[in-house]
Amino acid sequence: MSAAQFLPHADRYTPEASPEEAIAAFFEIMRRRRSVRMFSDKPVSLETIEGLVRCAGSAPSGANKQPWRFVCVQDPVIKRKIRLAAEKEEREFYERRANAEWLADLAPLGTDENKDFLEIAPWLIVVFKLMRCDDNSQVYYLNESVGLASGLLLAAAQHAGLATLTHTPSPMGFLREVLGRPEHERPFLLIPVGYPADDCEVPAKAFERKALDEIMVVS
Ligand code: IYR
Repeated sequence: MSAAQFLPHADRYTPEASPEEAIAAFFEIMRRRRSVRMFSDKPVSLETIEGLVRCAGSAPSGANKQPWRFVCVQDPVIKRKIRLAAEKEEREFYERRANAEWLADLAPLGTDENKDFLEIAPWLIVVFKLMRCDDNSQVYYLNESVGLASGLLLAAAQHAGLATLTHTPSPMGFLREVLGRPEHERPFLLIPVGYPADDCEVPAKAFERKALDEIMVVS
C-alpha cells in the first residue's frame, strides 16, 4: 500500500491575460532587476519581508523537505557585526585569496572589500541551508532547493519594487556564529534588501544580457 495521498489541484492561478501577455508583463519587471550595492536607508516593513520569505518558502525542494532558514536582520548592532566580519574576509579575498583571472573578471564591477551596504540596507536576509531537517531527517538536492528558494526571493523583491544583492562573502561561516545559528545550518547567501540610494549607480556590465539564442536551444 502506498503512503501517498492526493488532493485536487483546485486553487490554480490563472491570469486574466494570455500566457504571452502575462510573461511579457513579468519580463518587463524582471529585466529591470540589477544587483545593487548603493542602498538607501529607507525602511521596509516587516510585513514586506515576511511576504518575501513566504514567496521563497513556496519553492519546490527535494522531497518537499524545505531545507532552508531565512534569518532577517534589521538590528543595527548585528548588521555592524556582520559588516565588520564580512569586510575582514573580503580584505583577505581581494589581497590574497582571489587569483588574477577572478580579480580581472571582477574589475568591471568595481567591487572591493568595503561593504558599507551591509549597514545601510534596512534588512539583511541571511539564507541558511539545512544540512539535515530540524527533526534530523535527511535532505535532498540541497543546493538546488535553496538556490531555487533564493531565486524566488529575488524575483519577489523585484516585484515589490525592492532592490537586492546576492552577496557571498567567502568563507561565510562567521554568519552562523554572529547569528547564533545551530550546527546543522550553513550560510548559503547574504541578501541585503531595501531601496536603491537616490544616486545609486550600477556597473555598465550589469546591463549586458546574453541574447536569447545564446541561452536558449529549441529542439
Ligand atoms: N565576494 C566578493 C567578490 C565577488 C565575487 C563575485 I563571483 C561577484 O560576482 C562579486 C563579488 C565581494 O562581494 O566583493
